[in-house]
Amino acid sequence: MITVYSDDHRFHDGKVELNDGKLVPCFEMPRRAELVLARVKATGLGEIVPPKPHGLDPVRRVHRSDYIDFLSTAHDEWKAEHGDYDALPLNWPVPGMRRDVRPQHIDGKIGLYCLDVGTPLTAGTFRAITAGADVALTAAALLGTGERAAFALTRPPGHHATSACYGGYCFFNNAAIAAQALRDAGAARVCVLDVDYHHGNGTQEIFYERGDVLFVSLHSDPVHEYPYFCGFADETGAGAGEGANLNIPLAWGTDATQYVAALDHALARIEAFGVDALVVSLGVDTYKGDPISRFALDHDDFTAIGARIAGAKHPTVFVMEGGYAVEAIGVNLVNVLQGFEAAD
Ligand code: 6XA
Ligand code: ZN
Repeated sequence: MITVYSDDHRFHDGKVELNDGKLVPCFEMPRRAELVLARVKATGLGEIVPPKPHGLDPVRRVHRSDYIDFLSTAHDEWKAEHGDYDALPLNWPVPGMRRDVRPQHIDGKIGLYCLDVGTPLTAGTFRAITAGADVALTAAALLGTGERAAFALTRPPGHHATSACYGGYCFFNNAAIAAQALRDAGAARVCVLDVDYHHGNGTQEIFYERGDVLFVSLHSDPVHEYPYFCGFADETGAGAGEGANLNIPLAWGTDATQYVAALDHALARIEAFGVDALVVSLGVDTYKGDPISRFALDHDDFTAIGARIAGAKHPTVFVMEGGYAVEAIGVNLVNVLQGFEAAD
């Protein structure tokens, strides 16, 4: 399997996030991608290629232009107002306040475009996320050249980013950008299968009213887990997208047997829907040793997950999402890809 990778992810290197009421070093760090890359090399998974520049037009297919424009200047505005350190939001336009007034101050803009206080926006963020989108787009384009599968080795992750809001460590929704690019390249129906520990609220929002992109997510039940306000089983899509959204919330402590049963349920839905291509939002924060998560999967379980996904027999783009047990991330993530290849 070809891996697409750019060093530019390193330009996004946040210092601290607010976690459990404390400022702590960011869990989402450049070393994550570096260790996955090292494992790709050590296992001989396949060729590693740089991304091709695609510009922002494919990003505009899933994100609002005013949001992209905001991201492109946000840190410069923050720096001019506050100083040269990472930007975090201050407050939000909750129900009862107004969203129809364009804030002029950077703090107001961040409140409008950001959903949490765990996602520092840094001086290099825009460069990193632009490269990240190129990585996802280049991996998606490989399917059009006859590749059965490709791996977009990218960070920061993307699946919490909505059409006009960042958060959960995510800015550009790489999986959604890849799925839309596959549609635009001629795939009539595409599925995004999200196996990250957290619900992919951004991907869900982007495709919620569309019948051409199926979103299926296995994740920790939001009744007790981030993002808390989205990801429940009764969210089934709307309008033309009614029935094209499947959430499978799982309990804390979910083990391999329970997880694989849920995955089989997800794959049966994908089979019934009928798709021409699959995008996998591949988070490995379902690992038992993950510092911010509560599932119980072990190294070998990731191999089994990859094999199950291969059984769907669709051209597949894997897009890296979460996973914060950094020393284990390379093994866990590449196990999925090796399991896929071995079963193929
Ligand atoms: C709150 C938790 C952010 C979750 C990030 C993640 N700080 N999402 O891994 O998939
Ligand atoms: Zn996650």
